[in-house]
Amino acid sequence: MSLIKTISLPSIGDGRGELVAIEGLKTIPFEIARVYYLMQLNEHARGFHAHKKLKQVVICLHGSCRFVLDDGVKREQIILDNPNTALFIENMTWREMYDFKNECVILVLADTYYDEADYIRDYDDFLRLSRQRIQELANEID
Ligand code: T46
Repeated sequence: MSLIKTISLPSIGDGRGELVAIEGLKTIPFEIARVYYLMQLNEHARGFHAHKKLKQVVICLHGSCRFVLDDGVKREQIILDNPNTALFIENMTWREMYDFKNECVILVLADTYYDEADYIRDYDDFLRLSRQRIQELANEID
């Protein structure tokens, strides 16, 4: 199964411009607890962490950027350059963000409040925890 899960965000346009509406538990698969945005981005890559529980939806509102996602087994990437397409990032997914172009602005919707304890910021820790999780799931099936 692909790590790249996108959600279509259709515009409502009527000659005055475009409006996009996002509703928790309808447009996106969780209730929205927190909203933040990234702007004035430069050549420095960001991310390089995973979340133990947090799920998020990412929308590139302006410009473009490249997201790399990694579940500990495979790595996939997507270029976000359209505010009508959101990227859903599951928990236990390592993310790296690169190539911010054209005054990129990124909006993020999160299913919990900010909690630094939910971050896994070391890649080796992430690999260990994701393998442990896969083993636990396999044990449940046996
Ligand atoms: C993610 C990507 C897409 C807060 O105080 N509150 C917040 O809600 C957030 C998200 C961050 N912070 C603080 C923590 C750090 O001191 O802001 C600082 C920068 O955060 P960070 O280095 O984690 O930023 P990114 O761009 O690497 O990652 C962020 C999110 O943290 C992360 O969950 O998925 O954007």
